[in-house]
Amino acid sequence: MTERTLAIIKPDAVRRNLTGEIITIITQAGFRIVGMKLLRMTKEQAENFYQVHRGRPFFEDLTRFMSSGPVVVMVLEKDHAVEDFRSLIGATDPAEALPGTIRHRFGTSKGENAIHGSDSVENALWEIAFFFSLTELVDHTS
Ligand code: IDP
Ligand code: MG
Repeated sequence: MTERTLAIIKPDAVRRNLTGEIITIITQAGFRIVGMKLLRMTKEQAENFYQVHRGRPFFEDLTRFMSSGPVVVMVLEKDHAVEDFRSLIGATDPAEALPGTIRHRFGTSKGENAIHGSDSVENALWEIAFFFSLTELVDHTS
């Protein structure tokens, strides 16, 4: 079933000029981009986006990192988008991610792992609404 997920090209990857290469990988894997923007999160926005991780030991580093520079936020559409995109990006720790995955190729540490992908359909809906209004999402089909 057609599904949507949220992707973020993280500040480490944008800083290293990997945005174009990562978008190519994503679109060649069959994902349609239905929304896209470049933005820089404030520390507060990053804390809200990652609120499920509040209290974890890495929360401060994570939210400082995610607000340290521009990111590219995308809404992606495909059959089984959530699960398929998690497979495309690989495990959280690039050292554990399978060869060929985006995190294996471009991530440099468990924190600076190049890309975010929603982990469930329910969270995808919440994450998409966090960054996009409905009028910013484009229908490719009709
Ligand atoms: P995910 O991005 O693969 O879903 P989560 O556990 O949801 O992983 O963690 C969110 C983000 O927090 C990770 O992508 C990574 O940037 C960072 N993170 C998670 N665990 C650690 C850790 O143990 N050390 C440093 N950063 C971490
Ligand atoms: Mg997660």
